Amino acid sequence: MAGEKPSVELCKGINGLDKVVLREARGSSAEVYLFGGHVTSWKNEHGEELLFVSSKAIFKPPKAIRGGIPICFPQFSSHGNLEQHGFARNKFWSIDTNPPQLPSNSLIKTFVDLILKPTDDDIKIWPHSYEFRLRVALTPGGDLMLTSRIRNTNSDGKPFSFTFAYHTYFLVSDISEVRVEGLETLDYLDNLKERERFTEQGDAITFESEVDKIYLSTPTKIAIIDHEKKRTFVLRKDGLPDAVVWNPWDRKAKAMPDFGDDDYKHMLSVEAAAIEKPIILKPGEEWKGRIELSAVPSSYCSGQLDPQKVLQG
Ligand code: TA6
Repeated sequence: MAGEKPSVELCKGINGLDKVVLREARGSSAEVYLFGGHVTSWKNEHGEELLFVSSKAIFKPPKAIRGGIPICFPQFSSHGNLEQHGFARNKFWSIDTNPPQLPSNSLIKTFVDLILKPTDDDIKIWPHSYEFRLRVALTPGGDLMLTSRIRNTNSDGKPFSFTFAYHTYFLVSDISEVRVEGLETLDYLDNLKERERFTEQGDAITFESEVDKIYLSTPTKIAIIDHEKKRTFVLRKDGLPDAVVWNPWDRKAKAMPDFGDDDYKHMLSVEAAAIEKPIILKPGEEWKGRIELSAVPSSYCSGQLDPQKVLQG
């Protein structure tokens, strides 16, 4: 509620799973589950939800939660021999009580630091030591920021490589009324055509069927325009050159047990990612990947907000 003091609260969520609730003075809020280091809610100052979580989502570890912002690490999708999207989203993270300094805007006071480290069993699956630090922050203006820092802590001198994605599910009013700007004319790998490489057309992307594309070397800003809701999401990203756009549409929706048959009409995944060129870290080295999500209340046709200006601004 607006006017309340900013707060960070550890509490119980669905099925008693631990979650942290972030609240900003002007009323925006966010929730992140320690299971998966998984953001499951981001609300604006009016208390309106901005992220999609399926009504059939299962909050039972180790099954990943369907919706919000799952983290794909150390493998995106089936690009490797680990389980789909890696294991970070299926693990229990801890609160990082002593995180190393993170240069950030001093105005940002509402945040939580989480950490994931491998257990001996994990190392049997992926034979590497690492420290994965995740900061989830809310700005005074209600923007949501996720900053990942992954450090190679192998003591055997071995480097490791990984691919990564913030698999963000945006909540939209009607997928057929949504446009994505900022990916025009880019090359992409089409997951529906054995990852064959194509070049995107010159106009904004719209949706009338299943889409599952990895856009390569994209600009650092992408706009998702929800005409009906007169809302534009602006996704800003650092250290994440690629972007995945995904909507399962009707047939795949029916095939997913934790996804409602009509849920595809109200979600769009636009995922800041590092896929085409895996990240390689030598022992002692650290990688950082960050996204900042904003929800701007107006849309292209109102003329108030021209996404091109946003993308160029
Ligand atoms: O990011 C797109 C994608 O890789 C799709 O191919 C689809 O599988 C989606 O992720 C969901 O994956 P999940 O493992 O969460 O069912």
